[in-house]
Amino acid sequence: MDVARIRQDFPILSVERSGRPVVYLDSAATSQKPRSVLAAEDGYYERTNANVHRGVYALSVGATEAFEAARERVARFLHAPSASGVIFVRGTTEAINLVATSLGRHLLHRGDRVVSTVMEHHSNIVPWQMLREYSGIDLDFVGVDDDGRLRLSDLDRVLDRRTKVVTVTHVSNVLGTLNPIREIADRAHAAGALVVLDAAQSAPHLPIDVQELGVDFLAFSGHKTLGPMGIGVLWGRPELLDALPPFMGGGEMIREVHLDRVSYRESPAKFEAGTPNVGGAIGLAAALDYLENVGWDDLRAHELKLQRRALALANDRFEGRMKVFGPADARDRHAVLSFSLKGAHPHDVATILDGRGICVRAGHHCAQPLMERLGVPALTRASPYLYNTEQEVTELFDGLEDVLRVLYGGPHVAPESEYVGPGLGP
Ligand code: C6P
Repeated sequence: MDVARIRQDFPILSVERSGRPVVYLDSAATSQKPRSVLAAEDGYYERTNANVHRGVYALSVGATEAFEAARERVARFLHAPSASGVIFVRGTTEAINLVATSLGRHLLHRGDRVVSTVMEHHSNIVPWQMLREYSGIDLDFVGVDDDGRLRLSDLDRVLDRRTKVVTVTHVSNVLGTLNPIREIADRAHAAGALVVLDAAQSAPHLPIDVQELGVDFLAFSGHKTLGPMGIGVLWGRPELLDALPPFMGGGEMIREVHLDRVSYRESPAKFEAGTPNVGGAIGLAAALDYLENVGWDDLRAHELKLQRRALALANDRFEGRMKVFGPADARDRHAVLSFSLKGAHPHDVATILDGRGICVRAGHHCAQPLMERLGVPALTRASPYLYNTEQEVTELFDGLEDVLRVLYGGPHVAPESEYVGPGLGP
């Protein structure tokens, strides 16, 4: 993989911060966008823009065709049998809210159980908690072991005839753990439950095949997969989508509206009320073209190299002073590297790194239950992607030495104690 050439496709990487080109290591929050994506979205607004599914004039027909071609492109990306299961939404958050709300209106009743996990992003916990609040369902969670993997033995406890839904992340946005989805899906299905997969952190890094994964619903965000913000996808098995009631009501999702009754169109129209983000969908299709053109094997090899370099530097330069969270073996890690630096609050770490033009995320990463399980109030997270170099990973660790220099006067001054802050576990 020619990273130098790839970097030229991303204009933002030559923007200077603190007098040097930005070192962008926050792709799990949002990825940067290649020129082809920017051009696809611009081109749509420059030459094709009109509302879709509404006009009989040629411009609107062209916009509709481009929008539906983007849907087909997403279906190919997901290895979905047809495009009818692809629903355009704003992102993973909206997709999971759609599933939770529609299932809540149709399938889930007081006393039914939904199973999630302790490593989920809030987007895959809170919508189900809201359902618990309003519909009286029970919510149970699969735990996380000390190596940052799901404790699958918990499935024996939580899977029974009351369990209607198992909802799980493919890759953790904090630990980088890749979960064994096929195994979980098979066990959930054997218990009669549906499976919802949060692919927000896997779709940017791994080939996705909804048929091989064996899931019933899958959500991902365009903006983490090189695409624009405000566009994402919910894929659902078409026969399930047909049975579900709509999420939002409004234009284009109806068959007939009378004051005393309403009927709905088939999926995906039933779930796409209002004017969709057509430019975003077209940008997303261009992003998926770009990603698949790079090639999954080359991307994985590159990301593995970056993870290995990071783990080696953590060990060589910060032994005993840095704790890296998640699976110890680089081969089992994807997307992110979360760590705590002894004696340094993650917000101080991120702020001092920003002074060197290095962008990392600090905080609870929208995964507070996981933070509680790990016994930390917050972590620092670097999330490299296809455009990052090994040199940038080294710069991150140079920057971390700087952090200790700023806070303690020298990189090799090991503070006596861990950082202790509010919410730190025992
Ligand atoms: N995680 C992060 O920095 P949206 O915001 O809807 O595009 O994606 C939500 C979401 C859902 N699931 C997982 C596993 C995620 O990582 C995210 C987004 C970002 O970790 C922003 S909080």
